[in-house]
Amino acid sequence: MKGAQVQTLNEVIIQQQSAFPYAKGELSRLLTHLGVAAKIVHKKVNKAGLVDILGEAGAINIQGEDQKKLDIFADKTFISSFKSSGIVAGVATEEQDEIVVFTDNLSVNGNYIICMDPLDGSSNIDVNVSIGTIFSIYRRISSPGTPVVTEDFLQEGNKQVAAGYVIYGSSTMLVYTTGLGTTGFTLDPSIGEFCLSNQFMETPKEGSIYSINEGNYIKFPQGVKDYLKYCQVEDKSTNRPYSSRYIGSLVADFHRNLIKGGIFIYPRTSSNPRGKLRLLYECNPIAFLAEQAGGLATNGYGKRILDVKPKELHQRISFFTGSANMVKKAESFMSKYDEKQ
Ligand code: AHM
Ligand code: MG
Repeated sequence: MKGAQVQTLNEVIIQQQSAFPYAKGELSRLLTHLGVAAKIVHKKVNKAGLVDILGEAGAINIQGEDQKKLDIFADKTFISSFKSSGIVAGVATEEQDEIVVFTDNLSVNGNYIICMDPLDGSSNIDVNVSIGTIFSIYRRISSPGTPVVTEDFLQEGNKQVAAGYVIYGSSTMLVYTTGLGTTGFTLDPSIGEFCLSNQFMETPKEGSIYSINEGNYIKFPQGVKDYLKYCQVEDKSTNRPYSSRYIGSLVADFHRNLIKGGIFIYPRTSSNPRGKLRLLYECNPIAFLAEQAGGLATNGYGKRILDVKPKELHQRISFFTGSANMVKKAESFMSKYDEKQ
């Protein structure tokens, strides 16, 4: 952006506001609240090595995973920021068994609900490796003025009005979409603002990175094993062998592949027969961003993630996302086996 004036998140949100289908400034306010919460979490993540915030909090979340102190801090920070916005009627997070319903006079009339993973990549928290926040915004289906119900959260991903993630990495970035392309902002710590850095992000149709936890190889479906062999075979005309890159933080792995081109796969395995990643908190928002950047997101068995009707809050799903041609190629290997999800 040579010579261009820096544009902050709030400025861009306001500019885009008129294009929102329900333009009353509400969604803009909501994204602004989210940006503020992200800055608070960013501060805490950056100081994590200095304060007593690392390590286990002693609790176990609904998925049976240890909760870290930072997980809980992020969960509380985002929830209270949404509550104080007065526009959100409830939140579902990976950290809580049930939906969080806001019943104060303002929030109960809110038009929006949020699904989120407040701090994804927990296993990387203690070791100073990139982690992220992932969020999805929907309009509620129940009537404003009444408390939200679980059905409000079980909407197909194609109903998202906005989605995004914050990556706490070498820089902190916020990447979001409202269905008008994927836009990235980088936090400038000197002024405390998210500044526009990546407009109309477009992922290459073809890439040369594959990202999967290969330690689980023995547990993968045969189609995935075959595709991995394909990735590793030498063929200069298709840029193979591809590079294997896997951080173990979905946001960081996806963000890298979004920019460079690549495929991310978390398939179902013999020990996680439904997959590991969560449809509502991880896959739907990432799928929306991927598609808005020209990529794809499927379950590996021909089903678009955004068209999956969720049955339960913490539903898991097999996940293939990234450069369009790579996802299609992986699916072609999957379809050789009579294995449906
Ligand atoms: P979390 O929500 O408990 O942090 O788990 C989700 C993370 C993703 O960020 C990442 O893609 C995946 O789990 C890594 O799993 P694995 O360690 O099995 O490869
Ligand atoms: Mg997670």
